[in-house]
Amino acid sequence: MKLAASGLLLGLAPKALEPISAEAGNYYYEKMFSSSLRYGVCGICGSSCALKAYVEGDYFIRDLEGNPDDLQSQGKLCAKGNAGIQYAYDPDRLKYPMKRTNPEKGIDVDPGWVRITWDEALDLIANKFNEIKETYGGQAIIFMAHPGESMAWMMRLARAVGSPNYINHLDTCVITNVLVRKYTMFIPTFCCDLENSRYILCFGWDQPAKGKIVYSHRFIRAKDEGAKVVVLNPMYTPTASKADEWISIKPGTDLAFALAMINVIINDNLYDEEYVTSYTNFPAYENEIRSWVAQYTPEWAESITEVPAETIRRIATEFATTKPSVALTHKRDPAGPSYTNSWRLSHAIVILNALVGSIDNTGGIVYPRTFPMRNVNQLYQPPPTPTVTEKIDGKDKLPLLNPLNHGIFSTLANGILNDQPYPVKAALIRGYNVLSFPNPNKIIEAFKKLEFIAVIDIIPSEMAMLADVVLPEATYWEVKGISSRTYNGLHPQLAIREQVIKPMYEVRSLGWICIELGKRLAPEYFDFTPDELLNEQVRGTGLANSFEELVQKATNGLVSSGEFVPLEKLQALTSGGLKIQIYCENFAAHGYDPLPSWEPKRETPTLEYPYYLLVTRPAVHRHGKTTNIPWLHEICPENHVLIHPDEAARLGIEDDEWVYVESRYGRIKLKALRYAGIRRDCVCVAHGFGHWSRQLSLAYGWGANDGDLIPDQTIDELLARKDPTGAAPMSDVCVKVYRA
Ligand SMILES: Nc1nc2c(c(=O)[nH]1)N[C@H]1C(S)=C(S)[C@@H](COP(=O)(O)OP(=O)(O)OC[C@H]3O[C@@H](n4cnc5c(=O)[nH]c(N)nc54)[C@H](O)[C@@H]3O)O[C@H]1N2
Ligand SMILES: Nc1nc2c(c(=O)[nH]1)N[C@H]1C(S)=C(S)[C@@H](COP(=O)(O)OP(=O)(O)OC[C@H]3O[C@@H](n4cnc5c(=O)[nH]c(N)nc54)[C@H](O)[C@@H]3O)O[C@H]1N2
Ligand code: SF4
Ligand SMILES: [Mo]
Repeated sequence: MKLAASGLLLGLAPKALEPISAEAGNYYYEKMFSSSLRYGVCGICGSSCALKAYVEGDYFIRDLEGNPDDLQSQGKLCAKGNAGIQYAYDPDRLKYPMKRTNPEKGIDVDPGWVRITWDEALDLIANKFNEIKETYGGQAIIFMAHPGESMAWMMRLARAVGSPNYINHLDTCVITNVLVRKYTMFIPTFCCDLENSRYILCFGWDQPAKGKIVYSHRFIRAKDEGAKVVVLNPMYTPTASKADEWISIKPGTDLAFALAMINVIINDNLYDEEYVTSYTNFPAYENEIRSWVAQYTPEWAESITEVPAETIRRIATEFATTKPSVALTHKRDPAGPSYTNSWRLSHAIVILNALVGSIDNTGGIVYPRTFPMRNVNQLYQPPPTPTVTEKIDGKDKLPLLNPLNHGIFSTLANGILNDQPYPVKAALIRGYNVLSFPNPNKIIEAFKKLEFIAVIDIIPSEMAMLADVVLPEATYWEVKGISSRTYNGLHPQLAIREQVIKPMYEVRSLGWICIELGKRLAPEYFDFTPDELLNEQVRGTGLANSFEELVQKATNGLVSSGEFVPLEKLQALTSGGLKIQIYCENFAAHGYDPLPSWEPKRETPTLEYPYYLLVTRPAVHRHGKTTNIPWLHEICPENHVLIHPDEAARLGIEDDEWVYVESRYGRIKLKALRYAGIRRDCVCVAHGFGHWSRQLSLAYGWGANDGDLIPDQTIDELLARKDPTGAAPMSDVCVKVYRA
């Protein structure tokens, strides 16, 4: 059907309805489209799955396909990836630079956009920034973007005006695991050789439920090969449905479970002695470690987790004796910045993997193998480090976080509203939504206080609604580039992003936007073109001299090399005497707990707020940025609060009934859904909904934002917790539920 329809479109359809074999049909099908084939890289989530797109002129003429040679995605795309075409064709897209005419800002306020030229927009921003710099100093301008390439640009622009404030959101996403892994096992990594694991212990890890195909395929294959899977999760999830054992653990108590496992493994001498001696600092701190863990017996953990001591003891023994085994956490599960004790759990999980020899080893957590990929600041000298070192998010007060250049969203509102440590007057924000902040209403108040906000986005998001100038960026279909892909990089494999369609309307690439703005701020640091930068990046990989040459070399859109050699990278890292930090010397040196002692999470149920809040995200959406995509909106237009049927009955709540979910900090109104797979003392809300921008015609008004239930914090509150990571504890609240 598709063949006939698309063929007719091209005037290539067979003349008569002669029967053709399936094989011949496939051949003609491929041939018909080969001239229109473009190799792309999905840009919806960080996995960067390689794909094949077929275009005629500027139009996609066929559904997308995964690139079958992609070792990470294994030739598949998830629902989000498949629907990505509609990103480019979203009629709501930002099409031209625009200027606000309504000085009032806030929820439900029409910005009164008028179209302006790129020159006008860039001049306006540069003039405003220069003016603010003159009057208040460069630190009064803040720059925000996701880590990676876009953060590199923001850092360059920030330095161009002398601002130390380039901020990302990792305190709300993954900072606990990133920082703890950085200081205990040298490289933050989420790569795992699941296929070869024989015992998989998931601390909330639930990638199949996210549609994360780079992990899901390997997980399922391990399962098919007979791996035992144990899942700790207060909720029955798709991963739990594949598990041999599902432990419906009490939220925030996984740390006690993990500590008791460590206790058993050390006391019963079940650890991998050779590995532990060669690669970890266990021998140097054996006394400290043994006396620390002695108190954390399975019986002690039972009283906290409500999991029988015998079960913990058995799982610890199985985990240590079934080889290879691995303990998993991803980003926002209990070891992510979800709870105040998450960073400790993150450390305990590193220790578990180290004790069984599962770091950089077969079937374990693996350091990514990738081609080197240099960013703009590594290729072109950036402006000097600003003289002002205090930062508006306060991260300069966290000595282990500060050098990592990751930011804190949860303290930003207080910093701006209280002029602490100094007044901030302007912001340049790329690809962040206000809905992603804890306590979004407060950050809106803070942004309203600024004199000037420029937003780079692709759709009229809530952040764009607060802007004075909006700059429309090109989507990942409209730009070219390369992706070295660290996500599940067991083998180095670089993916090429060809320009699939020409930029629509007046959208521009991020590189172009930043260079043009930079030329107006500090021209000597922006004296190159996006194409020159890309060619330098390609040269840096050692694979080719230019992007065009690389495209020619890589006949299938990918360049691969090498096989995974276990321990190779760990040996290289530790050859100079560096050891995996079971006892973290860096934590000790800065006054943090060097071994993860037990600490309960911040909030536990009370009579007034009887439910733990669990936060997750649906398989078919990527936070709030895909909710305006028609296919995905059709599958999942809104979020519900999941509640156990017995609790729902007690509260008189039916499916699809409107309810309030309320914490000490705020309340949201959404529909309820009864779910027998959730603990009775928990409710769960998915993130990404509750859009109030009327210019998002599909997403507007559907569902609610869990962020309204989550408090922001002051830097002093954060410092008082003695958590080196700056985590935002994004789901450490308890709630009540009642009919609306
Ligand atoms: N489809 C999709 N995939 C995504 C994203 C997306 O938006 N959509 N976002 C990407 C991003 S940026 C991130 S950060 C990740 C985040 O996503 P993940 O790191 O995969 O985290 P989630 O599964 O969303 O949510 C947390 C899980 O932990 C469980 N959990 C909560 N509390 C506890 C507890 O105390 N103990 C245990 N054992 N389990 C608990 C919850 O029930 C839930 O299953 O996903 C990435 N992948
Ligand atoms: N309450 C609550 N808050 C959370 C979370 C939660 O679970 N609950 N999760 C946290 C986590 S894990 C994460 S990763 C963050 C995600 O936080 P965000 O990154 O803010 O999440 P998105 O909703 O995906 O919004 C991204 C914005 O970037 C825009 N965008 C998309 N593609 C492009 C592009 O190519 N260029 C530009 N310029 N813009 C683009 C989108 O239109 C959207 O406006 O949220 C965090 N905040
Ligand atoms: S997992 Fe899905 S959304 Fe993420 S890169 Fe792959 S196809 Fe795209
Ligand atoms: Mo995230």
